[in-house]
Amino acid sequence: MRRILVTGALGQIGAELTPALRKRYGAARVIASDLAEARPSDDHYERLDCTQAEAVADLMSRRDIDVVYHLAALLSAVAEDRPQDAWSVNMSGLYNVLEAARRFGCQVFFPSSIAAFGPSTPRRGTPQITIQRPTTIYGVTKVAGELLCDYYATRFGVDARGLRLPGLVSSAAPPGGGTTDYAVEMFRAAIRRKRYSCFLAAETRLDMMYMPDATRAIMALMEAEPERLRFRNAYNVSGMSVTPREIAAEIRKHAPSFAVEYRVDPKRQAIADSWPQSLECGAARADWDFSPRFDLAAMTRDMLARLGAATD
Ligand code: NAD
Ligand code: AKB
Repeated sequence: MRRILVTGALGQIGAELTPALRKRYGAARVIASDLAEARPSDDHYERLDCTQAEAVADLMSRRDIDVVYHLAALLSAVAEDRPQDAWSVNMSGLYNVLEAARRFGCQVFFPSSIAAFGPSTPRRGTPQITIQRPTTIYGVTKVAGELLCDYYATRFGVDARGLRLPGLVSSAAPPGGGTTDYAVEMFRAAIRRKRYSCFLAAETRLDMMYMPDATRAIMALMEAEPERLRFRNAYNVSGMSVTPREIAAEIRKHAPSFAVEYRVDPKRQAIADSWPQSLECGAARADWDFSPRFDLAAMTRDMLARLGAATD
């Protein structure tokens, strides 16, 4: 039976993945960790700074961990403001986890991103194997992270598995400083204020996925038969390819008075313009049966219902 560690567990993905893992494997078998001090509401939480190699190895040995979901990172917009910190957290953190995984024989999940591609990558139908020359520090750490996972898998036999996640939309937790955050903000604004000022241009097309599909995909990949996995760096996955204008129009079907103005933030727009518009996900479907359930209409219905219920 697995003993699991989640790093960065208090973030947007951890807020939904940790409960999903606990439901599947049992609460006592899933240790949540993050930078915050102990949480009285969670007996199975420990403070862990993933840049501290000894602390990572100590916790994994003490808790007899055999699977790590390594979520701790700085996201694209924050990383561009703090590139040195981004390199330290995103690269040293992953290296420390992979080194401990090598020593203790653990399986590792690494969340790469659409940010691992760049302006010279084909933007539509972006293939699984293609040019990866990102122009952001976040993207650089994601490509390097993919290669490091591949290296540890090939050289040391570490069971490393990864996804190139698109922008994730979640009703449970706010996003943590990314470029795709506008989508979550738009849903929250639709419930609370009825108006939203969008920092990306109306026609900026990017891949997105609803968080329940993302947590299902992460768990499916981690449970897949190892012989089926052709890629140990990361698999392309996506739920939909959408623009801010299309999301706003879908929200307006439920909230006709919802208004969006577009005030472009040049920094985040430049990041978005360097990313793919639609990933090709055939390898994920073939190797571990990836099949997202939510399109834009289904995600919008569910998001508004959940956020509405939360604010009632
Ligand atoms: P988030 O910013 O919401 O959460 C990251 C968590 O990491 C935070 O709780 C933060 O406190 C923690 N953290 C930061 N520095 C740390 C350190 N030194 N040690 C330990 N914890 C630290 O991010 P998220 O959206 O949950 O993303 C999780 C992972 O998934 C990241 O690697 C991110 O790059 C990747 N990803 C996310 C998305 C998305 O849309 N959310 C898309 C693609 C990839
Ligand atoms: C971000 O916008 O930084 C993330 C991502 C796509 O990696 N949501």
